[in-house]
Amino acid sequence: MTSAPVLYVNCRAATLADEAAYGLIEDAAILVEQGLIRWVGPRTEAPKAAERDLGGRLVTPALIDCHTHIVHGGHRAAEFELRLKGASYEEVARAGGGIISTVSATRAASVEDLVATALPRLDALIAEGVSTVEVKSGYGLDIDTELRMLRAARALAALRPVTIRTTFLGAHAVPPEYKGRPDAYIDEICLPALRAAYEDGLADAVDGFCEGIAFSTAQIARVFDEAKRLGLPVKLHAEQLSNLGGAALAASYNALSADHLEYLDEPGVQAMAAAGTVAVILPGAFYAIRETQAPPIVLLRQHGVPMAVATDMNPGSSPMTSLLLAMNMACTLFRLTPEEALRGATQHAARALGLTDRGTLAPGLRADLAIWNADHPAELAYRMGFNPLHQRILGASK
Ligand code: DI6
Ligand code: FE
Repeated sequence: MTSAPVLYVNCRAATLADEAAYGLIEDAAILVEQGLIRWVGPRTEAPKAAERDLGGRLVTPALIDCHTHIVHGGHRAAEFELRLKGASYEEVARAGGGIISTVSATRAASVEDLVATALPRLDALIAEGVSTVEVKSGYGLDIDTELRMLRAARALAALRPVTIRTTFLGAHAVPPEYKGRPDAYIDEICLPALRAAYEDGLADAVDGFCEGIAFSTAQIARVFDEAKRLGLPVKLHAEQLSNLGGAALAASYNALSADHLEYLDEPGVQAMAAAGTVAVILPGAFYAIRETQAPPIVLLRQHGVPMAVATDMNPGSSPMTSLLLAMNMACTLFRLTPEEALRGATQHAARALGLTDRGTLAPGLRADLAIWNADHPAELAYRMGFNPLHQRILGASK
């Protein structure tokens, strides 16, 4: 971060700051001072300051991955082989594989191990212009390991130039020692772990997995009641494999987001619209488990629900560490426009994390910028497996 004012010039800026196509400014200038954007507009109208020439490149807000599980032990390549032989994601989970196999590996890992294995995943995201990453717990399912995961996530922020937002996901799966007793798990582990995470300042938000293979709406509501009591915002993995009404439940708690949403129906969409809950679209999981039902993008659009796009990076249903690829998949698989995909990985991703200081290029926001070797912002979602990032510039909070 430089504290003297710098005027970035000779660039095309996709500000996303208004409704116009990409908020695009040709031959733009961006004034940055003390880590904050002070001014954005046409170069001919720019205030005077020391200039830095960006060589005609494209500038966007730095990307934000608002849904990841990058902290975890082990991998699930063997499960990948099983699923390719015909087992479904749910069958693997019910047979004790799936999330529970990652739980065993995560319980065996120290904070240092968890940090060491998460770093290359974080580096892959950063290399594509990501400046903010959400990281969930949820592979511990005992108090110590849930806290260890969150500590590892916090530690990442000290090792790399990136903002980490942590989410407590104790209600991710029922661990083997509580098999058939999900309510006892919520009472004896999940809620005490949530209180401990809160007391240690380890959780910025609270999430759950509302699904037949995980927790019911009534069980999630108990976790959300505790989050509300602690003053923590909530979000929910909802309607991924079936429709249990999780998105409407989340909306009734003014959730920041409801995520996945393949089986979401119109009442759920309406509830999200009324509450201002962001729909986080996760095409990596749709692709990896060979789901065939796409989320109701047209309805979400019609009802004005903001859509974010994220990797859902996790060892089971989305072993993907590319947010640019998630943007491409959101367009190709779900028919988002490239502009929706870019807004989804910046502006709306910020909102899904409750962050109001980033996500567009506008005065007063953090100067988190991504500079791309690209002519047009549609190129970012268009390519597959190519990284056009030239440079990230990181700002600061007020
Ligand atoms: N839904 C997901 O896609 C991830 N968690 C969840 O609730 C998958 C987690 C895993 O399979 O390890
Ligand atoms: Fe997830």
